[in-house]
Amino acid sequence: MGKILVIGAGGQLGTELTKVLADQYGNESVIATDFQESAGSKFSYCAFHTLNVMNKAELEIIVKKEGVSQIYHLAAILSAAGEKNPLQAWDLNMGGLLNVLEVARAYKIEKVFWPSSIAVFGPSSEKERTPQNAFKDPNTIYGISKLSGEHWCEYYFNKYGVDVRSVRYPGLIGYKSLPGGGTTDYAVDIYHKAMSGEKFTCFLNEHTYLPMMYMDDAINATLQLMEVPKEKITIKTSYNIAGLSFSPTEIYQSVLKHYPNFKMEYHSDFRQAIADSWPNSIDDSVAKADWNWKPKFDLDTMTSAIITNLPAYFKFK
Ligand code: AKB
Repeated sequence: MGKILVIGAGGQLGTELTKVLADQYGNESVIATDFQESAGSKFSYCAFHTLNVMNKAELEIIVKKEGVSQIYHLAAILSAAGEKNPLQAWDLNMGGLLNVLEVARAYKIEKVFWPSSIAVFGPSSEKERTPQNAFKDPNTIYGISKLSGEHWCEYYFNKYGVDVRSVRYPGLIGYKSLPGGGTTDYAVDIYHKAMSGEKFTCFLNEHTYLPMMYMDDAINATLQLMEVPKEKITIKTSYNIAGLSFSPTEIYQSVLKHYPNFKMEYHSDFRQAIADSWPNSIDDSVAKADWNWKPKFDLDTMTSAIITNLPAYFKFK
């Protein structure tokens, strides 16, 4: 096997996934890249290059020089940030993916991983246990770019045989780094506020249910999908995967079990409309049937794991 290239490694998912890939395949087999040079400080254990995925020539140089055989392309502008600058979000989310697909085709990359999102669903999609093939009318530029990206992946798979694999991540919750620009980010911030003894103002209403997932489950799903024999993959766009589904009130109750004096109030902003357009919960029966996907964490086990581990990564008073 050649080397594994992670694009956007400095982000919330990349920070954790890159380490797990290095532990699994060896530090010398993984190359972390990010457009920010400062992200390099996270990757003392493996090679790091500054890379803007919009620069296809630079991407090609790394792929050729390093003998890359797998690419995890994680760089994207998320839902809430995308609404502030839709054209920039479209350029990066689509342009970056097309550069990766083209390079994968030209250099015969063995496997590509590209994350999609529950943001591909929209106001007219079924809300509860949203099926794999539900009607999709995304109304954020992030969701539109993810839905278009899914079809580009399927197109490259069918037309050029590029083995692209993808899951529709729900909101991801981890403790090793902060997320940026997502609608589900409140469910990460809440732990930081509780542990620093501050009051938390939630930007969504108390009863807004959203699909979420603990980072360990998300990483397991990703690695599991990448290991499955190609012939078992029946979905060439992107697989629904489900972990948790909870509202701000429910995560607050879970945190209160550890921090009984913690206070939370609600003050919804533009992200409420985004959350309202997304599913409450996801049906992942196709992923279960095709590659035995099964999450391990529920809300309380996730809360305990985060509260135990967060202080090693962030300082609290
Ligand atoms: C976001 O909130 O934009 C992301 C996502 C659900 O893809 N976390």
